[in-house]
Amino acid sequence: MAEFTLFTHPMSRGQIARWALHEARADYEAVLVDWTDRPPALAAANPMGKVPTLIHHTPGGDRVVAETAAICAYLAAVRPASDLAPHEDELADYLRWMFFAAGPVEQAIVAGAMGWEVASGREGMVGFGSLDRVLTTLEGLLASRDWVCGSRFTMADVYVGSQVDWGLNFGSIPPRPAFTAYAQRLQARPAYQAAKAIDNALIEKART
Ligand SMILES: N[C@@H](CCC(=O)N[C@@H](CS)C(=O)NCC(=O)O)C(=O)O
Repeated sequence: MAEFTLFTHPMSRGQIARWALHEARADYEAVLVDWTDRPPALAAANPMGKVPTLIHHTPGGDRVVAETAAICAYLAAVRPASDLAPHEDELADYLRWMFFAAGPVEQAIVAGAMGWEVASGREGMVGFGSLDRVLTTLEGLLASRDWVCGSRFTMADVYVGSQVDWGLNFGSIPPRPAFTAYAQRLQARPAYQAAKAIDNALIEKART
């Protein structure tokens, strides 16, 4: 049995978890979820029934990790040899921007895609404030450095980078130079290419 089981769907946030597994050089088995017939093991592991959901099979028993950002951070933590977890001087940036991407960035993009308007004068109550504020903040970060934590790629780049990469692909993030240059750096990574090749092949197969 592989050390990890990943419940995923090729056209989902599961792509991020697969990329994280490849960056961590982890031994995993992917279970492809059919939305109309979800495996009972997925419901048992994660009552949300969502993907990605990761099971880590350890000698002490199975551990379930859900929430894509948590899966990324977990894999970096349990694979210290991959050097994807933050060094102490990187921890503040690592946590800050991972949480920023999982909260405000994700909410702002989803709100934009759904056409949800924040009532005038109520931005202060909304965690993301506005899509423009979120994007300008993210742009400022990525214009000032190559990677989330500075000069070195960490697992934060898998998660933050996926928000940028997906956003550019789907048109929910504008192609500002700091975003497109960052996406190019991410796309050059062998683990990104290996993981995407698998999901893209599965997407293609489902079309034919
Ligand atoms: N907050 C979760 C969201 C996961 C999520 O919404 N996954 C979608 C696919 S991208 C899903 O499983 N949708 C099927 C459903 O909700 O039934 C995360 O970041 O992992």
